[in-house]
Amino acid sequence: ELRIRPPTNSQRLLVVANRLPVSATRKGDASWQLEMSVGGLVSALLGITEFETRWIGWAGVNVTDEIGKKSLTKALADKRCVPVFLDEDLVNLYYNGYCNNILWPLFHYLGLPQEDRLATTRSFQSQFDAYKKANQLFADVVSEHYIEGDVIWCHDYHLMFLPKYLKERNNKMKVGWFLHTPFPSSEIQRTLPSRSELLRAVLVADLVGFHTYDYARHFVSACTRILGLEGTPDGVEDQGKLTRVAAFPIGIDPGRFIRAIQLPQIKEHIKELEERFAGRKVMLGVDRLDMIKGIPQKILAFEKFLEENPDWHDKVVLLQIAVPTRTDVPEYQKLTCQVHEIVGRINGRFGSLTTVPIHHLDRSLDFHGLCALYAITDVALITSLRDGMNLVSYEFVACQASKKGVLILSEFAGAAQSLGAGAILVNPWNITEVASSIGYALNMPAEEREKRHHHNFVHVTSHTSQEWAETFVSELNDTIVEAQLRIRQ
Ligand code: ADQ
Repeated sequence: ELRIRPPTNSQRLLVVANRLPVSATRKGDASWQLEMSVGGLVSALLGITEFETRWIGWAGVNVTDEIGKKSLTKALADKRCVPVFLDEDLVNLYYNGYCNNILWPLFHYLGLPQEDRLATTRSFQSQFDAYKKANQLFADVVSEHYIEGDVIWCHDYHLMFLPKYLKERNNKMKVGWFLHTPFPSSEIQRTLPSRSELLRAVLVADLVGFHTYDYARHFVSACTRILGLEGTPDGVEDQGKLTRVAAFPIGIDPGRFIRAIQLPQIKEHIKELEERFAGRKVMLGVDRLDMIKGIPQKILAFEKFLEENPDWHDKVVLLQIAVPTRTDVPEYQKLTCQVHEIVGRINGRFGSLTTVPIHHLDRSLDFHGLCALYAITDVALITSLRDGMNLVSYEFVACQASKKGVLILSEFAGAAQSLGAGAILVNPWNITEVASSIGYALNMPAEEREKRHHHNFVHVTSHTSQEWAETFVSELNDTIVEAQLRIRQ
């Protein structure tokens, strides 16, 4: 449910992200079915209740006729959402192409696509042009809905040109931009053909935010090394104009999870699951099925653990929930096949007629089902190869107040910086290390588990998504006031 509570702050917040928090499916000429979408950005932004918020973004559907556009706009208005309409070709080049095939892997250290150089270079330009065109369409819709005094918060790598296009339309707009992925080392950013234009477009924002101090530092280094600008402790300076750059670690709405696991129907579900897995320790992975999440590496590490620990064969089960995303991209289809193949092999090797060591589900779970799983888990296994933050680790901790299970967490997830003292940190590429960490976690004495859990629980409940949004917006307001004072001096 999209919660609509009366805001406590009269300032309007325009949240602009590639995707709206709902996906639309057409049911008739003018009727639509709206469903919440799954993902970190949505989960975090749902926690914002302080501001009167409008969402602006694409509804994930191609609508070409006027009746469709009007009726969808009306249906979304009830959810305080405003659609940006993108046609199919544009979505292919901008979203599947430049965003997901170029920027996403690059920002996660997977490099640029390796196909034939010439073909890539040629299509690169058309993808980049489409990226800019899509950003212009977003800027058009934002400008239409903008009222003086609004704060505009642009999200993620899809919209790096948006700050520039907005300020070109109206220089008075207050514009912040936040990146949900890592920002890679400047040496990686340097390989991107459009590296300078992208950086310059982002720098037009008043405030630029990242999950961690490291990502912010990488961004400032990219601006100094690639653009030759000056990095200061506050951000990046270009001919006297300062763009503030800072870290704003995201959080979750912990109360939503803590309340959920107290509900009678969830308690009932928890009991059923506990009975179902009685006598076995439960390990859990919850990820979007994406190469950055390191799912094959995780399953191989689990296989190694089983290989080396025959005593555990019928005493542990790994539940891997992998919601498919970007299903029309060939790399993602390949990944799905690869994961199925490894899971099949391991279950064939270590399973029996009655049990298998891995339950792998290719689908998303509803919120209550997910909370129940988090609550019965003994060891959560999060092995992202790179991850901006990773909110699954936070959600797991929020649901573990009574069980006090162990979190095994990749050191390459932003969350390692906040939950590092409570989690067991691993290098996901080192399968031997992950396998031995599984053994350590499964055998951990209660006292150590409690201590580690306490550390993480305090962090998760005191660094919420609400506070994250408030801090970002108030920093954006302050930055603008400071800039005006500087100009007057
Ligand atoms: P994501 O890559 O989507 O987010 P993450 O932060 O873990 O990753 O958030 C995933 C969200 O989707 C969680 O709220 C989780 O509950 C939900 N989810 C995932 N798999 C699910 C499943 N099978 N069923 C149901 N729900 C599922 C991006 C970045 C992250 C960053 C966030 C927020 O990649 O690094 O933490 O944005 O900034």
